Amino acid sequence: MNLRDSLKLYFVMGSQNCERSPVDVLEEALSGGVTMFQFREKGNRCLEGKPMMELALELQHVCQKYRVPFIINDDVELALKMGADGVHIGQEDESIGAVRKKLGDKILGISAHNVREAQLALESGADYLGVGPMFQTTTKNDCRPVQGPKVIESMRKMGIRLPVVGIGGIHSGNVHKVMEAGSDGVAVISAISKHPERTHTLFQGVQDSLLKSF
Ligand code: 3NM
Repeated sequence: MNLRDSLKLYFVMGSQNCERSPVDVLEEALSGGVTMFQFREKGNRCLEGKPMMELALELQHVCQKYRVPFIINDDVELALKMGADGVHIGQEDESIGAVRKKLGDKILGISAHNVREAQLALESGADYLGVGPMFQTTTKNDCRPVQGPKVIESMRKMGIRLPVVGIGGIHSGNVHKVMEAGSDGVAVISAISKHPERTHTLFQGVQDSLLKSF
């Protein structure tokens, strides 16, 4: 599968986002249609050290079973040590160029909140952009103001063709707005971590929007 296809339904999650076993949640999400996974162990109640590492390995194993890329949030050293498929970093993290060098041809995703950040990420060697917040979210404490799907539309108008996923407050009722703005897919935490049994509805929403755009 190419990267654009892998980004259709991107599940981002850490143990702090789950109401039951993260391994069970991921397994159910993958069988419901998730196409890429990011391990994001961050914020209140998150694991550290050995328990974090053990969980990361278990989740990587589940992704391998479903042949879905396993991405690590922020921690480049951990990603290299584990043989993860890639890393996702924010604007505040280590310089993008330096991370690109360390990763070689592994997947590098960057968070971008406006056209300027998208352009810089593109020039520094990003493989895809996570753009948000699309809508109001309570999952991330230090979230920027809502940008809305319009920011993806602006990026496309400015000629940015890099694969893009919208993130922030996305659920099956608003997924079409993100896709219609020119996104290749959506990245979600709570819509799946709290309701893994509803993953298929979200996946169907993405598919329907892609079919309509042809
Ligand atoms: N990044 P939910 S919003 C991790 O805007 C993250 O860059 C964001 O969680 C950004 O799907 C966000 O539960 C949280 O709203 C997404």
